[in-house]
Parts: sequence; structure tokens; C-alpha cells
Amino acid sequence: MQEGAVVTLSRHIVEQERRHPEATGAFSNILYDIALAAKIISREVNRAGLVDILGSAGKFNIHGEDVRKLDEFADDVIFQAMDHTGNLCVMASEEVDDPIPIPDKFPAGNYVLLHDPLDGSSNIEANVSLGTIFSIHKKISKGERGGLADLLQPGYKQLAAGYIVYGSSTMLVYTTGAGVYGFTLEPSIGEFLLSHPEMKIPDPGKKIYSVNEAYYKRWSPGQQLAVDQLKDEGFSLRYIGSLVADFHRTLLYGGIFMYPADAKSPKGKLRLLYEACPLAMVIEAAGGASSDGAGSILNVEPVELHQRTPLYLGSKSVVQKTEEALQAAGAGVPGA
Ligand code: P6P
Repeated sequence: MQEGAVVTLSRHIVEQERRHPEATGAFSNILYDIALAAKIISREVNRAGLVDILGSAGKFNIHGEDVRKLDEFADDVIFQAMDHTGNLCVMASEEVDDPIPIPDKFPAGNYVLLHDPLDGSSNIEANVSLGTIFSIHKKISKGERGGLADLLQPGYKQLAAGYIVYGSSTMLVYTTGAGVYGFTLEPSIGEFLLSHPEMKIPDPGKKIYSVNEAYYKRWSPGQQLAVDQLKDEGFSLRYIGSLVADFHRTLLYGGIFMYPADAKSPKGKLRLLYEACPLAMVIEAAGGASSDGAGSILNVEPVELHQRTPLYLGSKSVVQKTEEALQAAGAGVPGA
């Protein structure tokens, strides 16, 4: 790429496609459609305080969490952007209990999309950064229309994964496994511009650990030891409580993000398929590591659509040290 070129997401995708002559363009179109949905969601997130669409929609999702109107809006925007394209055979969303079929009136395709449409939604009214997380798989079932089997695939089979962080700027970060690319939205022209080519997580990077330490007493002895060690080594705590924001900082600065299992959440809180797996693909493609406490998130075999997992993401050296502490002092949580 020549020096100083302004590379839009569209140009980047064309250049990437040229490197893969076998590409059909369907995958590229999925990325375009995700970017379109992100622009629409970004506009509403940035106007949220103005158009009074805050407040509870009075509905609850499968996890018993209060679904905010922006959550529903983001979920609907992604569905509307993807349902008619003929690229997908089935979808899944954190906000929807069951697999989401492609409407019969539209053709089905060879890809699968799982997503968390607007993570961190409990922070909406505090104007904290929110995020969309997405995971793309290939269809593996035989029929024309996909189903649960196409959704329950392990992370190492992902074709692509990424997230959009709606913060001081809106950034789209994605990987297909070879390189991690960051694009920043220029709202005045409505284009995502390549701002972070070839993202790599610093290792060990800044001494930052990110976990909700209020749960310390509910942790396993191994988790307590891991955090005690980090503090002894002079690590600082940074915790926004919005997964995509905490992850994005970890990717840029290094250190570690943790949402461990604890006595109240023996499987952790975060979801495997559309939170842990996509972020694990990004962090590992950026030279970092992911773990459920025992090994890479990407190797976990899913059994349920909304299953949860303990989650560690960060600089490889820090994640490895944390796994050693968990294994040395025991990762079993009281009451699990
Ligand atoms: P806790 C936000 O509600 C969320 O789903 C993630 O974005 C975030 O990482 C986590 O929950 C925060 O959970 O238990 O620390 O409030």
C-alpha cells in the first residue's frame, strides 16, 4: 500500500480479496453489511441521550437482563442488514433465545453469523463505550437452511471475527486469522478508514489487569493468587465494566482482561460463542492469548447456544502466568 494512501474498508476488502482468488465475494459482502449496520448503530448510540430512546423496553432476554431499547434497535438493525443478502444460512444473537432462521422469502447462503448486538448495554445511560461483537462461520449442515449445528462450532473454525467499539470514536476491528485490522469511522463521509493496520498486542505491554475485584471473595484460590501476584508485580487495575471497551484497551496496551468463574457464576458470566470466541480469535491473531483458565477458548467444544465461559484475554506472557496460578492453587470455585 503506497505511503499516505487513505484506505477505506471497501478498498481494504478488495485488496484482501485479490490475495484470495478463490474468494466468492460473499464473505466480503458480509463484512460490508456488518459495517453498514455499525454505522447505523453508531449514529443511534451517539444520539441516545438526545432522542430519549433510553430506558428499559420492559422486556427481558434469555439471561434475565433488562433489554434496553438500544439493544433491541441494534439487534434489529443487524437482522435487517443481513436477512435478505443470500449470504447467511442462519444467525444467532445474544438477545434472541433460539437460532434465527433466514426468512423463507429470502435465499440462504453458506455462512453463519453469531453476534452480540450491543454489549455493555447496562452502561448506556452513563455514556460508557459500548460494543458489537461478531463471529462468522462456514455452514456445515447439509440442508439449504442452516440450524443449531451450524451455530455450535468451536472457535478455531471461525472464518472471521471482530467487534465495533462505540466510544470517543467508532472503530471496527476484525481478523480472518491473518492479521488484525482496525478501521475508524469518519462520520462526515460515512467511511471506515484503515487506522490500525496489522494490530499486535504488546507483550508484556502496560502492567494493567482488568477484572471486577468486588468478587474477590467468590473466586477460587487460584484466581485470588493470580490477582495477588499481579498486584505484587505492580500492575494497575482498569475496569470499565463494558467488555468491548476493556478488551479494546487490552489489545492496544497489553496486560490482561479477566472474567473468571466464581461461586455465583460457576461458568463465568460471558458467553462463549458470540463474546469469548470472536475476541479470542482477534487477540490470538494479534499475538496474544485467550483462555478459559485451562487452555485456549478457541478449543472449547460448544454444547449450548448461550453457554457461558470463564474468560482470560491478553498478552501471552500474562495469560500464561495466570493459568499457572490457577493450576497451582486450584481453579475450582466454592459451590461450583
Ligand atoms: P460485572 C456488561 O453488562 C457485561 O455483559 C460485559 O460487557 C462486561 O464485561 C460485564 O458484563 C461486566 O460484568 O459483573 O463486572 O458487572
